[in-house]
Amino acid sequence: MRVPGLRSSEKKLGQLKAVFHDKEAWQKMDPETIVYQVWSWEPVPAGTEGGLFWGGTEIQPGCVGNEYFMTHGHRHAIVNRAEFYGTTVGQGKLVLRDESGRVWSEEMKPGSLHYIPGRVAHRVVNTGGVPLRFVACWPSDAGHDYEIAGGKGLGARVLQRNGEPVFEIIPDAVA
Ligand code: PAN
Ligand code: ZN
Repeated sequence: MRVPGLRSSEKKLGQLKAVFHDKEAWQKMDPETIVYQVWSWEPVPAGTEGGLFWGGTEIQPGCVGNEYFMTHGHRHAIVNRAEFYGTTVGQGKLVLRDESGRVWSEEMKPGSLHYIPGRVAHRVVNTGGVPLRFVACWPSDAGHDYEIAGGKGLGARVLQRNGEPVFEIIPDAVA
């Protein structure tokens, strides 16, 4: 049976230069390495008001230098649109940034559910040794604005220090 509105995409290391801070380490790695894949069910056309999309993301374990593999991160194009994330497999951190520039993180582990309010930029970091999987549900007219996560990023990084994930605020990030 063909289910309409099923999509999948992948993000490779070569497409994620802007988000990792150690460009030298990034340069030495294979740009074809798959960092994460996204599957989504979009039962109505993107941009439809009142509908919902359902998706799954799998982020591979790994690091660029001492920074863990992560999603690009975004804010919704219609900024007040919220979203749910639910973790199914693995270990990670959900990095969040509101419009005032406040940055914080939530622990992701199997069964953890995360409400991402509107106007809050979001990114997921895989801090474990296995693929991190989570499901998501978001409004069909939310759209994605990827600008916010480029350059200085979300204003925080999750780095591996002595084998442990450490959440670090970047002091000079533009609020
Ligand atoms: C998710 C994300 C997915 C990939 O479905 O789009 O995890 O992350 P990036 O979009 O930042 O590459 C979601 O938040 N949808 O709104
Ligand atoms: Zn989103």
